[in-house]
Amino acid sequence: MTTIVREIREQFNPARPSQCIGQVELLTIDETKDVIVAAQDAFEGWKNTSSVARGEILRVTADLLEKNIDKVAEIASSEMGKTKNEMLGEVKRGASILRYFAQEGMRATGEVLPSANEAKLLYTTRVPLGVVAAITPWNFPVAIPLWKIAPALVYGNTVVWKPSIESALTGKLIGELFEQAGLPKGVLNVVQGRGSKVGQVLLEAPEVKAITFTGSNSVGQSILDTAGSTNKKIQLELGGKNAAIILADANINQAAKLTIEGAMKQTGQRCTATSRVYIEEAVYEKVVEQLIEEAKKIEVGVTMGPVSSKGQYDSILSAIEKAKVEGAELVFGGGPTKGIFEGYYIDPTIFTNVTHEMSIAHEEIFGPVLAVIKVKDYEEAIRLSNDSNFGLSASIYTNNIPKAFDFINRSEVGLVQVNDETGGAEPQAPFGGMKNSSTGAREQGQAAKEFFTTFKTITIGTKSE
Ligand code: UN1
Repeated sequence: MTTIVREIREQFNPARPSQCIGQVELLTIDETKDVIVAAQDAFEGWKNTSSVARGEILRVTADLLEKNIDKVAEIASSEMGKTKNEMLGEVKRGASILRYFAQEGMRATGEVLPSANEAKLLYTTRVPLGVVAAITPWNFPVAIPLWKIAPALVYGNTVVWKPSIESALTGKLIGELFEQAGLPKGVLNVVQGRGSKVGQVLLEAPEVKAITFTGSNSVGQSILDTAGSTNKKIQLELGGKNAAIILADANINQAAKLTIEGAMKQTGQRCTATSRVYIEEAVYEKVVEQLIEEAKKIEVGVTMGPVSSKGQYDSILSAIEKAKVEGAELVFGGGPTKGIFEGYYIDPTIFTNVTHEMSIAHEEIFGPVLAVIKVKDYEEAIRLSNDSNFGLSASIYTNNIPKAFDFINRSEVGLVQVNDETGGAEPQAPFGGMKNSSTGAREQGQAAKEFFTTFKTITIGTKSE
């Protein structure tokens, strides 16, 4: 008999770091390898299960998720700090992602093409890849895993899923719901552990045919370094430094409200968060005033949760300090929330007089911090907003139709918003960015098929001599 010694990790509530909310057992490297083999063994059976039946399991999982909405939201909120309300919204979104991909099980997976030879039938079909590894972050502990797992499964792949260690309890619960919905053993496997151990095994395993990852650029780069030269398909959703442009003709109140929402929702911990705003000088003062008014409405600890961990807390505070040192002017917030004595709470923070050279105009902060930049006109705004290594999302607030279309045309991002905040995604639409924000096929919508399947092209001779 072998004794397996697993590392035990305690999870703490970022709103009350002294409160332990549960424990997770982390898998050993050998156990992770065994799980991958189990996923490989389950592949043949799952691939040969009707896609309609596969979709039906997703639908049942959606029902179970809705039934357990309170429990899932509670655990996720206490694990990574998002407010319960934000989490309830995310769980509902998770259910609609499952329902969208459940329907995919009934849709066409190929097409009949004309052949140059009239005696031949030429057609295509899409087939699954095999074992897919999904490596997901803590900031959307339900929606992001589901928008990777649901398409992977409905198209016939088996999945080894490593949730972030910081949202491990939520991951465990989601895995159990799939099991309750009747997913056969080995088809979805939750592996708990650190990226450096469990994650590394996933990257190196020959059985793993595709890796889908959402998280930081540095981890994304190490995935490319390890798996980039193998034959694995790779999909990376990484950082953002999303710009909003507010033109003089915009509805100023609406623009300010949505810009603050875009920046501060989920405590700014979204790769799609608005983190820099370019304002035309004619309305600059008025908009700044209004941004501050909107920020004042946020009640830290009630409508805005803590950041997810001590690591996040320290890194956001040091970015704030750096902005001060570089000469940006702090006009709102700027540090730990006063009057709250426990928890990783940071005030919504606004810096003005930001110049294009400052770090705050270029580096992702992943926290409730907004950089405000004055511009002469739209031309300067579009030029500066495009001068970024990231290209995930961008917004323009204007009532000028030609300028809105010019922005749609010239903005170097994957997600363009007109008169709306930079974040948000619907399951039926492709999601992803340009430049250093994304690698590989888009997520969600019909685009998901590109990543989770490959083609078979079939030719049949229909006449005998
Ligand atoms: C959203 O804006 O609602 O990690 C989704 C992230 C993104 C998802 C954002 N991949 O924040």
